[in-house]
Amino acid sequence: MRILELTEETKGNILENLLKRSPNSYGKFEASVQEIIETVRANRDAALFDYTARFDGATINKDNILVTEDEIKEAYDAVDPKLLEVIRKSLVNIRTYHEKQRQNSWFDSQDKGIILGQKVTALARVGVYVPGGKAVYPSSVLMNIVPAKVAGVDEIIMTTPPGKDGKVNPSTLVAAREAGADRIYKVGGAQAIAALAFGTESIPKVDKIVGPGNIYVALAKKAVFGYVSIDSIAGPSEILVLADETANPRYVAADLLSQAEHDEMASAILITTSRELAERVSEEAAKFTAQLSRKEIIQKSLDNYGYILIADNMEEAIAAVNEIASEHMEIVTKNPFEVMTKVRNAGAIFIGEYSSEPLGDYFAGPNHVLPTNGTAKFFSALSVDDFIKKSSIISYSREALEEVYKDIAQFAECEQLTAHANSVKVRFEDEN
Ligand code: HSO
Ligand code: ZN
Repeated sequence: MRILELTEETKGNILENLLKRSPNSYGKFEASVQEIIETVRANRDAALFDYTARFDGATINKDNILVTEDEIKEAYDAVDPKLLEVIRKSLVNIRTYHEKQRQNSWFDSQDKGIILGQKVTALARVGVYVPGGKAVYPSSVLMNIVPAKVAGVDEIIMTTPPGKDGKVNPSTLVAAREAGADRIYKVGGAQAIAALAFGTESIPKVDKIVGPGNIYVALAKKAVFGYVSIDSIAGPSEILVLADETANPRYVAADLLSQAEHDEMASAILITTSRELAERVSEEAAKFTAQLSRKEIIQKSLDNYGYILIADNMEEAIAAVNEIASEHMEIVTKNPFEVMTKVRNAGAIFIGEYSSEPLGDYFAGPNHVLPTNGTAKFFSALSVDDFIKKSSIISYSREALEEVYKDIAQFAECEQLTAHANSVKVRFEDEN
């Protein structure tokens, strides 16, 4: 891994380089995505069957688009029982964590019979997109479905592209059933997003679409936003380790590579106050890379977006952490909890040398769907909040309204909205 001094100039160059990975720069695919969406809107199921034949090489029709109980049973038979046990353990942790995020409705009663409040309601129907192909991640199936379930969503519709044989990956199906997906449809790509947004004969329209996907899926989600809600658009994975001289270089190197292996566009950054650690991590990273199965991807990702940065002091290091706003960050320093209080921007913060990033990807309980590409400055992890909405509650008594109706009428008249004014006055000044 390259080692650089952390200066304003290197920081500027790195931030600019990282931004090239933004899903906002995929403009050239927009026209074809738009065409797919319009075709699905117009031709519904027929368009889905046609695109699935063209893009996935699978024959899907109205009788086999929905995954059957038999197919789910077959998937359970195919999955290693030990893996099933792990999925179940992980699910308990994910559920327990997300249950803490539940929000209650509240009602505040004030003088003169005024009641104000906020009624929390779950979304009725949610679509979860699950990619097929090379990135089959049952862990992401759990992470997308559990918060919706905990929020109390009535119905969870999952879509995922079939293989050429018309089947869905068994571990995806098992994870979906374990997490609580209600129906699973064999359709992927922009066509699946359009189907979820507008509905077809087979697939019901949903209120919100979540889940990762390729460029086409990301653009399709953006295009249907407003008709339905969407989660934030996921970019390539990122890890940033903040470490001082107390860190174990092998652990740090291993953790950096864990995210580099996701994608050639993934980024792995170490910011450290120790030159010695910087050099050791670079050596260890090279040693590990040579042994790992995804060495080509890791090497490309490190060449593209891997950095080891040496900072003069912890304050400058933390300032850079906050500017980069990484999806995942690890703090491996003295007093890591104190350092954590100074971190303003990060999707998930892993504290101490035994909190390696994959703990969060698979097991600890917090969601692994996290803001990428600097969006941790304003976005949060996927959570129960993403699957609820709030209705304001307002209730006044006659006495309470009488006291303020003239104020309201005056405000309305200033906006020349006399029907608004009339609506409060009629209750107290009606001549008929
Ligand atoms: N680290 C990924 C999630 C994931 N890791 C799934 C393994 N499987 C999110 O950036
Ligand atoms: Zn990961």
